[in-house]
Amino acid sequence: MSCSQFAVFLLCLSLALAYNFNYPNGPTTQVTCDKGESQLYSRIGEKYYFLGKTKITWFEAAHICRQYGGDLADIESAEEMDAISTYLKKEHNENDWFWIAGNDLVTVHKFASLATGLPLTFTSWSVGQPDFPGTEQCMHLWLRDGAFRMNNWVCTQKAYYLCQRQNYTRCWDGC
Ligand SMILES: [Ca+2]
Repeated sequence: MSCSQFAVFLLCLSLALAYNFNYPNGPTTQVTCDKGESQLYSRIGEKYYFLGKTKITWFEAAHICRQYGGDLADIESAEEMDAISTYLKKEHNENDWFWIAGNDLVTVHKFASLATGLPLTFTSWSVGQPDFPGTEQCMHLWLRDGAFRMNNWVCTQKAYYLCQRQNYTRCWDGC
């Protein structure tokens, strides 16, 4: 290892250690996990997210979020829902759908978060949802009545996806 490589190593190590004490608060943060590529997360409201730009199944999306230091997004309040809706309406096509963490794969129509394993503490269903019990078991966001809201849909269908940054020990910010 050369001196410059060692200096980069020390810088990365110090940032990784500092990360444990300083939650990022800028508009973006770059997250890298062991053996993975870096992923840029953008702040929306009080959390950091990235949007998956390919259409994939809910199961594939769950794995890809984990690969990049996140989970499918867990929307926990009306404030978070509104901030995400405003962002999606501004930045993305209104016909795009985005997978999130909610699902009822364990107990039909008892929706829980893949990120926490716990029942959802907040939902913002669009009118008439959830429907088709036992068939539509994964949640996504779609634009209905002027805002992005929640719908249950068939998990093996393909959509874009919204990942939320998590604090895994094998992932770190800044390097
Ligand atoms: Ca539905």
